[in-house]
Amino acid sequence: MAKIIEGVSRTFSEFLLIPRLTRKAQTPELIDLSAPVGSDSSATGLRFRINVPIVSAAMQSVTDSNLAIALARQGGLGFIFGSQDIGSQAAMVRQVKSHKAGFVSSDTNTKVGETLRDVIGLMKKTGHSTVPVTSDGTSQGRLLGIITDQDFWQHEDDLNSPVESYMTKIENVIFGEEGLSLKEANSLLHMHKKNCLPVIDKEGNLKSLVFKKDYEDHMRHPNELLDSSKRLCVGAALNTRDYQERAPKLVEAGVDVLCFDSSDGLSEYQKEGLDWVRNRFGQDVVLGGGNIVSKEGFDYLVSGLGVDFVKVGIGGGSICITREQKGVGRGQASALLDVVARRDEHFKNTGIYVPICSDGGLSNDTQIVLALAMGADFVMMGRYFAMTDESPSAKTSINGQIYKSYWGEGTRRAQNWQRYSDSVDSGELLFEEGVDAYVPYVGGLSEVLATTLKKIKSTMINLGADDLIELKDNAVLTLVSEQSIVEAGTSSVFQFTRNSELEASTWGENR
Ligand code: MZP
Repeated sequence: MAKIIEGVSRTFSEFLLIPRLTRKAQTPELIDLSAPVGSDSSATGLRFRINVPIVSAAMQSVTDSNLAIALARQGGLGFIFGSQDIGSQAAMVRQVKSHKAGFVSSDTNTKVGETLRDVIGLMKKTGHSTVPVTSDGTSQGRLLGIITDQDFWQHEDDLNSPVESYMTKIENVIFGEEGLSLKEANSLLHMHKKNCLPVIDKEGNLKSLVFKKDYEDHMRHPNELLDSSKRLCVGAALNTRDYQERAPKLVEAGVDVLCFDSSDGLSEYQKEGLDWVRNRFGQDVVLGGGNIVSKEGFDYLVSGLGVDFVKVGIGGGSICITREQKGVGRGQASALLDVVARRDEHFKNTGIYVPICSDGGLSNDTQIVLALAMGADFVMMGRYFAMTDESPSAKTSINGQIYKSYWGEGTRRAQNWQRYSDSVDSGELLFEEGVDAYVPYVGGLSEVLATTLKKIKSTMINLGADDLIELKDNAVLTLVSEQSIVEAGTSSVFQFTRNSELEASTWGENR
């Protein structure tokens, strides 16, 4: 006979946090929002952390390289969508990794004998105005000089002149020697009032460039999520069909975190995939699995070679109709509380801490804090990011309001049958599990996220928590009645509507 779980399936909006003692020493600047993503044990140590507990969904309408860059610069992590061919997904990963770094490989190079016209063509093509002149015109050739757009006047000088007549020759170039630290490179830039420092090896071959603008940029984004080579971090989605080809290409492109993206992770297909990736890359790769909504799902994914983190959530996504279509899923709060309880038991028994990501269905900042307080280490969101400037879809004006399109991976538009079907021979979506919709445009990601982070910190101060571990430990939650939900809004007052009629109906209101 079928089993019925005791208690009802609950959502975040049915809970409130009870304030705990706020301490005078607590200020927003001192609150630590960093969160683990890689699993943590005495054997491996913590292998990967994000600076803010927020990641973006692996969806066509959410995370391309542009959004992943914007989010990593704020300390979070973007998961590049997997519903595209392997080459283009790897290219997006590469774009994030090469976006900005202390030491960048020069992508705009020339050689002696080329003309100013050639150099201008190159600058137009790459958008870069500092061009190393090397013996063979490559980024690793012997450095002979540097030419920039400040060295000539495009409308005055003879564009057929050779590069060597206008470049700064190597004997006058300030350069660094391979092995110097980023700090030393920046000091050289500062001391010599330069914008760019070429770094060369003992034989005089160009290795990399360091730019003043990157240093300034980093100062403006102190929370940036960087790898050990100071490159932005990025995640990417895998599916259970082609991981044997996809994972190696993504790793080669420099991906930091991989995650199987499936609407139902409690499957032998996913387990095989996880084990294959682990066998192939060992602990070199941070690997997530999901989605699950039960203790059984957690136990299954962490068994065997195991995962670093687990994603929780089925059917809660704003564009998701899985529960209607298949009757499968669970209220997100109940799913999370159940899996967190099992994770904590697992930690007690094995000493291995498996971070949990609450994925989908968060419709306001309050719900993000509730998810974190209930034990999620970080949250994944789609709609939240789809509404921002940086998401891939175009803006559309409808009745004077600006919207962006947002579609689920389970729609015919996304054609992501790999996420939704586990039968071997499918190759198509037999029915849709997602909708194709519009979301209001809310502006730039950094401003929207800054407000969210301020609210999270503010709640943490209410709870006397200095970091996300204390938030979980201090959290006392209460279930609310329908009447308390009414009470939570304004009552018996007349309010002027700000320009945020739109915002109120989509993000920021308790529902
Ligand atoms: P949300 O933040 O928009 O509420 O939800 C985003 C999450 O919904 C994604 O991370 C993914 O787990 C899930 N998703 C993506 N596409 C679909 C679908 O088409 C879906 N059903 O449920």
